[in-house]
Amino acid sequence: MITMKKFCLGIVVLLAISSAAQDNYKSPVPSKKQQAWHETEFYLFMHFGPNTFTDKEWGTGTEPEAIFNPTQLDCKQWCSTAKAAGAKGIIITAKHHDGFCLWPSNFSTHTVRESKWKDGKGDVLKELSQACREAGLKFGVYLSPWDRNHPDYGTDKYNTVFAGMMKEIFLNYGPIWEMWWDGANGEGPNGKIQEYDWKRYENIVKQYSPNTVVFSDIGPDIRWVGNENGIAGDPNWNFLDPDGFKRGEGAPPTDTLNQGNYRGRRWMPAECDVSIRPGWFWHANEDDKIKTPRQLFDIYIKSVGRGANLLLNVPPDSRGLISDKDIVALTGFKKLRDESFGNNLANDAKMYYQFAPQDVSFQTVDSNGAFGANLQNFMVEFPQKTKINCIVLKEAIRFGQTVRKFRIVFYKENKSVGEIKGTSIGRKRILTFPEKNINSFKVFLEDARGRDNISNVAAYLIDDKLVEK
Ligand code: FUL
Repeated sequence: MITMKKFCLGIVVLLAISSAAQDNYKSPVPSKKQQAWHETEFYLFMHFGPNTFTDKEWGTGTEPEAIFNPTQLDCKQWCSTAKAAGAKGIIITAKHHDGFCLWPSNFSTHTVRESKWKDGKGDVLKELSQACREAGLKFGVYLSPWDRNHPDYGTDKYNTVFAGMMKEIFLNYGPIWEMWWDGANGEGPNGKIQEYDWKRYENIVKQYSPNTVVFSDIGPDIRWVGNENGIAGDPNWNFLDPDGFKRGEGAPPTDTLNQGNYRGRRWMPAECDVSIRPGWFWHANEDDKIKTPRQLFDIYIKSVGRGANLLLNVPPDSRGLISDKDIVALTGFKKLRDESFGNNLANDAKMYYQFAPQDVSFQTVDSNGAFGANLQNFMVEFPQKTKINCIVLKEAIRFGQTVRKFRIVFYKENKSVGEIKGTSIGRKRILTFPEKNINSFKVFLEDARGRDNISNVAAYLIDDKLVEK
């Protein structure tokens, strides 16, 4: 019997694919900061600002600052909510399209400083960055390039304003884990559209906060997934070729963003953003339209379960608190994940490998001992007949994403009782299927570019209602 640990170690080292399946394409690999980003898996988005008080989704930028006045703002409550939900970080709208800054920026007169909140002495970024640090959460900011308030918007001066705001944020509230550049771009107060100096902005990140991962339609570090439903493509390749494309209007087609480029040259994984409510900002009349734990679980399977990350928006209300109803949904979502993935039935299983694709037999790794042969396919054998409806596969993506096609065959008393097929695996692939009562299953890796690096396999019996039929 080999333990999961041994299995992980072994199979990472081994698996070369048959030469027939090879071509010259080589998977790019993630940078260190992208690798760390992948491991954050699930985190919260928070849309908060004047829109929270005006019941709008897109403020015009003409809202009086005085309307921003949360009565009970408590960033510790936001953080404890995120922690309890199993989220690893929070990304806040430091500035949305209306231009209002949640910190007292020296580059704007449309900020918390001009508001009534705390007599203009408040600073949401300061409170939240501190609360995140104390709670052990990552802290990220959404900084909308589009600004419907700033008088310089639409002129070259605005590039200095935006660059200056980024510097302020990096220097005063860092470390900033993720910088979120939204793609929406319209007219400013003078009717002009801005020509953004993206190179300059990217250089500010490199200079002031090189460990920050930057999200946008085309990265450079993380790509938009092409929809706002939180759903990654199937397949989902961690690659994108952004050359020739721009952010906003000139972005790659949404299906390309959704699935990535099959033979892409840049590692650029997808982040799935979605709101727990219909809107991004809090609206009292949406309190009864919060997604249910089951809906959130389904999104999790179609985002994290397809190798992407999930950025779930949970907007604070006009008191400056996450409402009880959102907390109930988040708690239920966490419970479903814990119950579903708490008992890995493959822990007690034996693992066998097929030492060459043309072999018909599977052998225990222990009996051979030598990893690094032409190994790819493997078998998981349970000690007794076992009911499962979910298998989780992982690739060791630090070596790239190489598996292109796989098939899982289920066996009951040595007879095949069905199979499922898949394409991409990536960091985590969660496969659900109608329940099978089986003795074993075999995973055939049918196509890969370069070595395949399956690093983990797990099997579960999850609540039948969570399985898409
Ligand atoms: C969009 C914005 O226009 C929405 O208001 C929201 O912030 C969403 C996450 O991104 O592009």
